[in-house]
Amino acid sequence: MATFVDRVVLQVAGGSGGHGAASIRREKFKPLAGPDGANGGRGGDVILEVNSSTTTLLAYHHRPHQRATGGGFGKGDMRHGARGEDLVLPVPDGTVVLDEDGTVLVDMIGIGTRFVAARGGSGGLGNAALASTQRKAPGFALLGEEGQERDLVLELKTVADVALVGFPSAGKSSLIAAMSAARPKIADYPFTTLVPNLGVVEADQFRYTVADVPGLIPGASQGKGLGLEFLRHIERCHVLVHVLDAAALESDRDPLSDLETIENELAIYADSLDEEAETRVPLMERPTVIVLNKTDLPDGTEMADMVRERLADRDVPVLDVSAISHKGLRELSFVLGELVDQARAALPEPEPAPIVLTPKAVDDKGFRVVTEQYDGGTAFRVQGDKPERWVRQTDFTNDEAVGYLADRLAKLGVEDQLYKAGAVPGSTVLIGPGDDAVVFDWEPTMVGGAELLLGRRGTDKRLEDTHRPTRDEKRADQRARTEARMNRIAAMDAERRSGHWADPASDDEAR
Ligand SMILES: Nc1nc2c(ncn2[C@@H]2O[C@H](COP(=O)(O)OP(=O)(O)OP(=O)(O)O)[C@@H](O)[C@H]2O)c(=O)[nH]1
Ligand SMILES: [Mg+2]
Repeated sequence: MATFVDRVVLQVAGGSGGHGAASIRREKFKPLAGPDGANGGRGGDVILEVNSSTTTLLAYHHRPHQRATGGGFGKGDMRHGARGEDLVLPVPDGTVVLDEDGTVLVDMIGIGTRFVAARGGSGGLGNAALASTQRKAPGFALLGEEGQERDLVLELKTVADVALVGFPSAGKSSLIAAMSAARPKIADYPFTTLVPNLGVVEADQFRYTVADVPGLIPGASQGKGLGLEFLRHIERCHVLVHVLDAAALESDRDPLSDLETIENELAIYADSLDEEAETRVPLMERPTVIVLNKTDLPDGTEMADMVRERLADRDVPVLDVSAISHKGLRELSFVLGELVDQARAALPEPEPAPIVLTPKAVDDKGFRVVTEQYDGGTAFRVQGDKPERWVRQTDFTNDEAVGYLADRLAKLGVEDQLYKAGAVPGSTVLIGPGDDAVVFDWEPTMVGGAELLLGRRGTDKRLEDTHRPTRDEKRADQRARTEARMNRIAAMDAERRSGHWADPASDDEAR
């Protein structure tokens, strides 16, 4: 079943990153021989790619959800997770990609043009990569991130190469069914077709698309029948085919008057078109083919013989065909193919539209702190790619992992910004967008140095303290913290210089 589609909403999701592993190498006589948990693999990207043999978006109408493969989990013994495979989706040349708000993201022009529709999530670091001299055997690893998910609108402006027009029941859908793999609904009552059908016709190596439109009747241009709505599909195609019913049962109809009626409606419609449409070949001057259908029936052949001469004056190809017996269809496919080929060759080179990059709402620091109302009080929301990613990478059931998150945030300067924004111990801090944010009760002590970590693996002492400090304690604590931070910075510098500090942010560079 193929339905006419020139616009499709595609839900794309990058593969999720594999989780890092927390594992300890065991050797004979040395049961705790150091961390050997490897990193998870990065998830695959969903990529749109212009492909010369793709002419329609139909495939995505039938399968609108597209997800790339996830990355493999890291394992012990330094076995890294496999990278997820990219999912490459072929799209026709000229496909326009918009976001949900209708903003054009990219105009895909030229065979091979690629657009990353959804990025895969990065893999989590394993505990081996997280080890440092202060944290020799981390009892945690980072989680892989979810892949990017979004809804994209794909639009294809070159709709169909050929449009079939005619009275209801003339056999337009039957012709599409006979000439292509499309299977539109066919029946002997008028207005069987309610939305256009599209089929791909192959004439030797040459491929083109054929669309029908719901049957036209006198007054269609004024909205009678299914009216004007679908004439815009005709308006954009290269070649018009008038499908005439040579065996119509109604006594007041014959192929010649049917043709005049349809042409009249098209002319009125063409007059109503705006300037922009006029940059194409005017509708009434477009290459046209006339087919006399249903000539498998005796009535049909007879009628065709009667009108053929009168139609000859028009200087357009006139063909006897039958959608039922397939008579004349091969010839028709070649005649149409040639006209489409000529029309395509005469098209001006399309001008590439500029690619619009969505600006990021973060400052140079990579994050910002904004205040907002939350649960009746003031909350501080941290916005920025890095902190939001770090939160997603954190296994909140593992205190040591949470402590590591706190360290990363402090190192980025989030703590200082929170102070500046007026946060006090106990303030509500949100990290992440909207309702997806992770909510913290901010305890600045939580943002201490790694050197305070002396607990069991998988725990972080800073998180176990439920006692609320007095003012003096807080002051002492603040001093200790400042000192600890200075020491930590000095230690980190020394580590970095000696070259074996696993920088918490190093995975950013690895992306
Ligand atoms: N004998 C014969 N019948 C045909 C032929 N083509 C179509 N028909 C019949 O004509 C009727 C209408 O065919 P459709 O293909 O649905 O016509 P349509 O032009 O798409 O009609 P609408 O969608 O209503 O505008 C059906 O009963 C078909 O079986 C033909 O070549 N020969
Ligand atoms: Mg039809």
